[in-house]
Amino acid sequence: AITSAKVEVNGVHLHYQQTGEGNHVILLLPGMLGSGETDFGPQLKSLNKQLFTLVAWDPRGYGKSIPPARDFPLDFFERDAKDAIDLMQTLKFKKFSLLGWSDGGITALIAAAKYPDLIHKMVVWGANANVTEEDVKLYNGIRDISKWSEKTRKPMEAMYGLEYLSKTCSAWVDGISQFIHRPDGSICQSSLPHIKCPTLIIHGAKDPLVPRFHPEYIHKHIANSRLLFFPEGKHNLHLRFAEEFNELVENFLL
Ligand code: TYC
Repeated sequence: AITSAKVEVNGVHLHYQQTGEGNHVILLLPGMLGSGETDFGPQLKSLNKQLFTLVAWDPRGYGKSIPPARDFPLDFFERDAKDAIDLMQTLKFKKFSLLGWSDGGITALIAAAKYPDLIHKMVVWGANANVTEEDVKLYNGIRDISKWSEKTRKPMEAMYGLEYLSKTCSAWVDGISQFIHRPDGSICQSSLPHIKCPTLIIHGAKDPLVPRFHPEYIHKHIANSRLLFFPEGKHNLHLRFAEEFNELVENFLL
């Protein structure tokens, strides 16, 4: 069974899903506009429940962690990282692993760098540590949600309704594009050398949204990291190739 609950963290009622009774606790961090429900169905369903306890959180302003409405100040990833860690502290999980997709991967990188003693192992995929001109073009390409594929848009539209979804997507594009004004367009580049936990970086070789220099950069700057490609994978490889993904992650975490 998957339970659904809310708990107050940093003045916000954060929603999360939880399942499994294993000693190894995993926090799953969704991507842009994501939530446990929209982003991690196959993981909540099929990762080993005897070995793992899974917590999938909805960052503030996403999923069922509304209100508040989502906003994107320059420190939004740091704010998510603190919320995520404080949520796990509130739930009394002392040490845990992180599974972060895309924006959730960025949040995981920042959290692992800032709280090394709390994190056992980490898997990130579809993440980037900085923003280039090429990325800003790609971001603007997804601003108009009517151009999204049906498969991507439908669960999001069901979660948020059309108005909140289109407004928040556009705000996200503006929010993440802000980083271009920083030196090297850095989001979290200086965090990477502080990451101590074993880290698996996965990337879809056919990801149209995140160019492969991003995972290569992340790999280069995290000492204890491995980089692995899904040759046929695009951005949502944990959904499209759920079985292979789950098996790979279980083997890495054990
Ligand atoms: N980072 C987004 C996410 O969290 C995905 C994304 C990446 C969107 C690059 C657009 O150009 C883009 N799912």
